[in-house]
Amino acid sequence: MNNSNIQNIFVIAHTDHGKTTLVESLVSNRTIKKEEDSDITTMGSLFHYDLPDSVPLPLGLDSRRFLLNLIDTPTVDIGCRLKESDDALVVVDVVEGVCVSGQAMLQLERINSVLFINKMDRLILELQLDSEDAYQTINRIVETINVSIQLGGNGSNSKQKRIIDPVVGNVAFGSGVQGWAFTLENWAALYETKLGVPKEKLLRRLWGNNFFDDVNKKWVSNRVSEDGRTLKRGFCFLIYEPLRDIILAANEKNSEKLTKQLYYININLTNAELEQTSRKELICTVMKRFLLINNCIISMVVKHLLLPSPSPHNNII
Ligand SMILES: Nc1nc2c(ncn2[C@@H]2O[C@H](COP(=O)(O)OP(=O)(O)O)[C@@H](O)[C@H]2O)c(=O)[nH]1
Ligand SMILES: [Mg+2]
Repeated sequence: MNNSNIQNIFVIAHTDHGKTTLVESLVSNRTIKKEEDSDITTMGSLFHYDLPDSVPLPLGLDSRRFLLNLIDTPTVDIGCRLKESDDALVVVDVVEGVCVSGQAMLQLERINSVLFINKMDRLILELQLDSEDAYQTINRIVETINVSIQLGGNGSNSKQKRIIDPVVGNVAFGSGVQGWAFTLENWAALYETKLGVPKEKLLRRLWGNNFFDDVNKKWVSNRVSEDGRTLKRGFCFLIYEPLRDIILAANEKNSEKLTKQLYYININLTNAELEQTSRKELICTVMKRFLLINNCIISMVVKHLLLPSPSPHNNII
């Protein structure tokens, strides 16, 4: 193995935002049967990732294999452990938002980072936000992190800073405790197969001010149409609402509703699984099968932190 492909990734977050749970979830889910085409294996908190053969080997690398060491970094240690050249997986509790210590740390340390917006289950089950409010809550986190990134990292020794952007794919959303996570690309790929719309075209519609006018059948940038109708954002009706419907159906143990939702995403549950005694377990079973956290988080880290200078919209899988 080429040693240059081994990398420490610091998992950083404000206390209680879910670092330890995330790393434990990634480690424990290695026992889940791998998909046929999965290229991720794990060993302790070390994660192997093999770049798919379809992706040209980037210049300067002589191995397709990456070894990631995810370091669950206690908040008190961050200041002394991180160097300018380090890479980090930043975890933010979507309900609490970015806490001051987290922002200060990003400014100070000038690190490159990807973001995991954690505890999405709380947004759906506890706060029960409508989809536009959920979008605004998440977007505030993305904007706050970007302000921090831009304030730091301009020193001559620092790497070229990359802002985080869900469309680029360096932001993932999910629930560490439930074992699921996604980037916009997961949904774009799903709709590409379902609707025949090219993934790249769809990706841009899944974030930001992209609203669908279903009367005139076109995408527009204003939330209110010329004739006064309130339109829905791409993120809301193509991601958040389907996600919420699946989680709520599992939480209600409504097998009729759930089976219908799962049919669309090609997931079958056995009767035994549907009748699982605990609602929590049922949500985890369904969501892990749909969007297993390992696939999303590990490939995001490799693509956006480990591969040399990924260009925006550089899709390696
Ligand atoms: N609802 C919910 N709770 C979570 C999630 N991830 C972690 N937690 C809970 O948040 C608390 C703090 O998590 P922990 O991993 O210890 O945070 P750390 O201090 O950043 O390591 C624990 O009670 C976890 O069970 C999540 O995705 N959803
Ligand atoms: Mg911890």
